[in-house]
Amino acid sequence: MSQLIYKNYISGEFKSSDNLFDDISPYDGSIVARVSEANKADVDLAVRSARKALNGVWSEMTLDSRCALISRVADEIDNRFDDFVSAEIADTGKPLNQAKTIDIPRGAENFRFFSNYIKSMGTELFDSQTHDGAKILNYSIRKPKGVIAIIAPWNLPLLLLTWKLAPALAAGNCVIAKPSEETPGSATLLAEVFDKVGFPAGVFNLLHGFGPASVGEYLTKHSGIDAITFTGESSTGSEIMKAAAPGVKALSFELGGKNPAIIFDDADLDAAVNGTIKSVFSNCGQVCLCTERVYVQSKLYERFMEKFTSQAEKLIENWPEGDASNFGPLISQDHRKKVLDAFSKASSDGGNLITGGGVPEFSDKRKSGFWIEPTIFTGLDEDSEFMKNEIFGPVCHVSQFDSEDEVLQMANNTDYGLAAAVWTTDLKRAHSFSAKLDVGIVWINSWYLRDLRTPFGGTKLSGIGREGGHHSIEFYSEISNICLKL
Ligand code: NAD
Ligand code: 6OD
Repeated sequence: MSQLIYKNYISGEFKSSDNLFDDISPYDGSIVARVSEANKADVDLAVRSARKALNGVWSEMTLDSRCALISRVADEIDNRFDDFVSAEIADTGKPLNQAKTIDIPRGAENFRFFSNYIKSMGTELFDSQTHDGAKILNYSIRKPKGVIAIIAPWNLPLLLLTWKLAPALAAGNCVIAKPSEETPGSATLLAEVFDKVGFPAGVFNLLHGFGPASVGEYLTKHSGIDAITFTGESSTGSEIMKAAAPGVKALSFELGGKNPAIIFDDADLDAAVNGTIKSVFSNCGQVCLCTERVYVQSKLYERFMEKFTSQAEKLIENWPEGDASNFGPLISQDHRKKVLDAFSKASSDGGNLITGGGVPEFSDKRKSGFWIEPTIFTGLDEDSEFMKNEIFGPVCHVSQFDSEDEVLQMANNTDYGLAAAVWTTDLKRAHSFSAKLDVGIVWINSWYLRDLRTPFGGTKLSGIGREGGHHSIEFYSEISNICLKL
């Protein structure tokens, strides 16, 4: 069988490269495809072609026609649903059911949502007077920011790329997208979709490659890029900030987390256990919103631990299409090493390993994949490395607490500030406690329920800015105030 080659998409054309790298399947280590790495000249060409479209055909389109085209992308993702699901599974190893119910439908929904949402947005107007009684009107208009670089991670490849791409296009920008080198498949299919639905050349460009000394760095340092929107590790965010500093470029960052789940004595125990199983182990723990620190109030602690551990041990590590499979591998060999090293460090720092901690045994091709066991620790100091650093794997630490003040201090004792889950049946406490958490997003008695109109983002090391609804459109727009003396 001939090898699948993923190409770049520049100025409306697919372009391969002599520099090919491997796209590897996490579930058995096999090669899914070979990927064309773009070079500096490709980046220059993509930026020029985006600028040309921005100053020409794309800005000449009416909002209605632009949005109609964007929503056709959603329809075409639906038409090619199975292809997208297969590509996402092949690159990430995630269970079929997750790709089918979350990743790909949300990928399509991002286009549908923002192409509608922008049409309902107004701008500001102030009707005022000068000191001598003249009337003035101040009103603002929204313009695209320009040529936007989107740099995406590997954990929810299509969902997170389109979460930025859809509002950027709806606001009238042209885009150069770089998916993660680990997960180039669904983005390549997306370029085929853009080509098919008839986007003007240059509006959407896709470049494959790595970060440092590759497409990521070339893009973030490029003088022709007007804004950078990035999802990934906090340390990469810091590198991108440095690269963007000379050009004082606008930045939107969705970065790492070290998210707490707080379970009060009065919580519905089964709901809290089921919800925490999801928040710790979904996507093999590789969601920025995943819980890595669980705090359970003392009276409930023993009962919670018994049920929580038993459910973690029942997660099914199977081929993505396998019956009832609900737990996939980590993304790569390197990432698995990093996670296993964190497990060893937790043990040597005095942590009690309650379950997991190692690599599962298989007698089929999964032996060559990057599987790891769902893992739970207790007994670690709040200031230990495990409790401070994001691990991004299927693991959590569970601690006990007595009072609300105590757990608030523990939950906020982190350099990150992305998300938290609070489990309680006391509505008054739910409101007041959630407001004191130093995070961008709190879920009460739930986890990862999404309404695309809400602000999404984190504080401290977890990011800069908010996206979602009008927050996205504001980031991807430049607002000009016009003052009219009547
Ligand atoms: P990563 O930072 O390693 O890579 C993300 C992207 O940045 C990739 O496309 C990569 O090629 C590129 N990149 C790497 N170095 C670069 C550089 N110097 N210049 C320009 N581009 C560069 O992140 P990852 O490992 O792909 O994703 C996992 C991380 O992402 C975790 O920390 C997770 O918490 C975070 N994340 C955050 C959110 C959020 O919404 N807050 C969502 C998903 C993932
Ligand atoms: O659901 C979303 O819109 C979103 N940005 C999710 C981020 C998940 C992090 O891994």
